[in-house]
Amino acid sequence: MSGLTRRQFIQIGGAAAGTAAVGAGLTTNWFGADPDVVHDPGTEGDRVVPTFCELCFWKCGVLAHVKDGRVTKLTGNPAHPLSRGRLCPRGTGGIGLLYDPDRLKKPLIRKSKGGDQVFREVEWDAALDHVAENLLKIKDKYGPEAMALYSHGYGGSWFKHLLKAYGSGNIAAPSYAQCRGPREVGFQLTFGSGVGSPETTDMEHSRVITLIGSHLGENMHNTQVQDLARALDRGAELVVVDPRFSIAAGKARYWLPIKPGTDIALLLAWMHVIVNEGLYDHDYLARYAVGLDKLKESLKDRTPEWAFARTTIPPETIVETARFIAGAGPASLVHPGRHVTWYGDDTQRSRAIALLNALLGAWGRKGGFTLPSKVDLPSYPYTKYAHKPKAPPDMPKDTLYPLADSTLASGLCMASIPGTAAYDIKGWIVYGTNLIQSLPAPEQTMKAIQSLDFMVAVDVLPAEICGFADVVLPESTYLERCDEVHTPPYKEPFVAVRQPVVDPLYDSKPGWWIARELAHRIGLNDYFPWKDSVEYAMHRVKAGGFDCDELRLSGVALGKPTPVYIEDGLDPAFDTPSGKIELYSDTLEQAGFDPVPQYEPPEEPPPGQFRLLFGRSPAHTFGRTTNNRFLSEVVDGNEVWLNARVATEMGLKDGTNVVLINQDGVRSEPVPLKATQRIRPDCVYMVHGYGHDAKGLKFAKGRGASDSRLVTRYKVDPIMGGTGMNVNFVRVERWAS
Ligand SMILES: Nc1nc2c(c(=O)[nH]1)N[C@H]1C(S)=C(S)[C@@H](COP(=O)(O)OP(=O)(O)OC[C@H]3O[C@@H](n4cnc5c(=O)[nH]c(N)nc54)[C@H](O)[C@@H]3O)O[C@H]1N2
Ligand SMILES: Nc1nc2c(c(=O)[nH]1)N[C@H]1C(S)=C(S)[C@@H](COP(=O)(O)OP(=O)(O)OC[C@H]3O[C@@H](n4cnc5c(=O)[nH]c(N)nc54)[C@H](O)[C@@H]3O)O[C@H]1N2
Ligand code: SF4
Ligand SMILES: [Mo]
Repeated sequence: MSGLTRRQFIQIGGAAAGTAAVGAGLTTNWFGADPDVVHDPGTEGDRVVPTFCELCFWKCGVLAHVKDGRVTKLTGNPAHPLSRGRLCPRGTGGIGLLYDPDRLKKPLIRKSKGGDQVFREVEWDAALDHVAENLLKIKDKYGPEAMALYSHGYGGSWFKHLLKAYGSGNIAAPSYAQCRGPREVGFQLTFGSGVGSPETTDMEHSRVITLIGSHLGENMHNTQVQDLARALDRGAELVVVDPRFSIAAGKARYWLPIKPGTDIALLLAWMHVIVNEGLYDHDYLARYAVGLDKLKESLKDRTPEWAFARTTIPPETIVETARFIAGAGPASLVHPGRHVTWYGDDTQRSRAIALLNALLGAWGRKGGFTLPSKVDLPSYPYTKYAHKPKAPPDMPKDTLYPLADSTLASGLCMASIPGTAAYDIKGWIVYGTNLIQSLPAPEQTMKAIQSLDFMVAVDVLPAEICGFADVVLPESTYLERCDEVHTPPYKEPFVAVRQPVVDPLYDSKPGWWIARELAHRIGLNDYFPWKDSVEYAMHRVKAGGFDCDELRLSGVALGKPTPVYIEDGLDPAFDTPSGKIELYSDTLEQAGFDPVPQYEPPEEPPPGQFRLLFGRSPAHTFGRTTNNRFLSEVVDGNEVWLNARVATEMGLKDGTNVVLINQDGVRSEPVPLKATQRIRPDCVYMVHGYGHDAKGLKFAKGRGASDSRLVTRYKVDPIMGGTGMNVNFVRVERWAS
């Protein structure tokens, strides 16, 4: 490790980094009006520049309003199908990231100084040379696969291309094994394809929407929230299954406060009622599905009474809601959720949700799931990758997680601890992901990091992960750069472009430039032949038959619509072994798993302890916006929800500062208690993304408590390796200041 032994955490923004620690002044000058806080190179003129958002991963179309060289306002692009003229609260706050005084401003290199490790600001050439040298060293010593890339966010495409050209396929993001991986696998096993992002849910036209967790309204994915609101306006009804009375539960006809971890039992009982009473879509299943008899057989004993004992939902409620849900089919959507890595049985729970949707006839139907197409832009005519990489060390095929279809971020992390996997990972490129907060078991992540030969972080802010890197590269924000073109499958196929709104601030550089400069230093020039990302993007746009000038002005162009519902003439294809919807899965059976989901009871919290649950704040995205002063005017910390009766019994009042102590003795930061009727007595709940300890995040540091720190335990999904994280138990204690 660059001649240093143990990698010390370096606080960025302290004296060592050499950056002026200018007081942020918080709300008065958060936008950087103070010239000491922000240096603006002065992009001239008043303009509106269309682009797309990166405050989360939904990528809504944005109109950026520029006055006197400064971005003054971000609004939704009316022409963009994902925003329809509106942004979510976070999207409007992008200016708070652009003008965040705490942004990374110069490349940093880890150096030894009097026995301590410090970061030294360096010029780009020195930083890039150093990274390039280490990339070559690792390749020479261990082979290219010893280098891994963690990449989350749209700018990561340049680094993925770089790593593949370099010879490694070890690319992962926590948005798979820590988020929606099990859902994708559960749906693929059933329908032959996943739900994707943006999800193919057609909520807008649903008559009944059932949410299993999936707290839309707090989870703010723009188009989904708009679709939900439209549906409710039209009279659609909601069934919400959640141990907590979420925002969505407040709008629901039925709220089922389920015992955490028992959803499979409820889903099986619902299917039991639907099958027994013949409420499923007979014609649809006869035409498109196989395995109905076997599914029926396996549901025989899964009665509402059986489920009551497990879920605490009364049998009559289960029967009533089953009929209610089935009565609206096929325009009845059981939402697949997104963050589904809860208990380690998540692929099977997602599959149970898929099966229920199949019984309702909802896949490929209006008000259920669309089967969308996408604009097909030819890819850039690159030279073929010269090296066929070894399989990732986290999933030697046929052994570990046979049905995973993406590399696991947690798996690459494990493989960085020497001797634990098929081969060792020795270097990390970390692009746009704060692994300290997003991977479970932070101690394990730390151990992996300590074992690396080299690590480089590409980020916009001095997040925790940067403090462990050997080199930190400051990327320009999404409002200062052009990225890959966006053409996802969607009911209205479209192509959207991200364009720079203002010039990069400080000494930050766009990701395409960083990746290209690195490539040129390690002999991979052929893979980055374009002048800049605009030339790259325009090449693809033109090749797809779109007008570049028009696209620059509008930010988005619609493709040719195709039918997305069976009732509109679509002939659905199911990419399963049988070519049909698989109600009984031979694939699972052959791999040694239950072909139809079975219920396993979760471990119970011991007396005096509560299951730790977590979720989203409508005003923030994880920890990536908690330093955003603009958004923090709306929400500037988190709190811990505890059942009001339990709180009273414990002598704890609403607003008291408490600490949470988990089963392994790990303590949270102090955090205010929210004593509320709106949560079951067996769990506590908090918003993820708080409890930063990186000093450079001057606003966020010390605010709220971190759920991530308390997730020291996780349960691995045996089917695809997802890490179920709702398996930690905590005590709640008054904070003794
Ligand atoms: N504003 C905002 N929006 C976001 C994000 C963000 O950071 N901020 N992140 C985006 C991303 S990447 C994702 S993955 C999604 C995540 O959003 P979702 O997919 O909605 O995440 P969940 O984990 O389902 O939602 C948490 C809810 O599940 C409930 N829950 C916990 N345990 C159980 C259980 O055992 N059973 C049931 N039935 N419910 C349970 C919790 O009480 C809570 O209400 O949000 C997206 N949208
Ligand atoms: N304990 C716990 N763990 C979780 C979750 C949870 O709720 N609780 N949620 C899980 C889910 S659903 C997901 S999707 C993952 C998400 O996990 P991550 O992908 O790690 O998401 P963030 O924590 O938002 O990390 C984003 C990082 O990207 C940086 N960044 C922001 N914009 C840019 C940019 O334009 N360029 C670059 N280079 N960097 C940028 C931010 O500064 C931050 O350091 O976490 C998962 N892990
Ligand atoms: S949902 Fe919000 S934060 Fe996410 S891309 Fe859209 S506007 Fe931006
Ligand atoms: Mo996620």
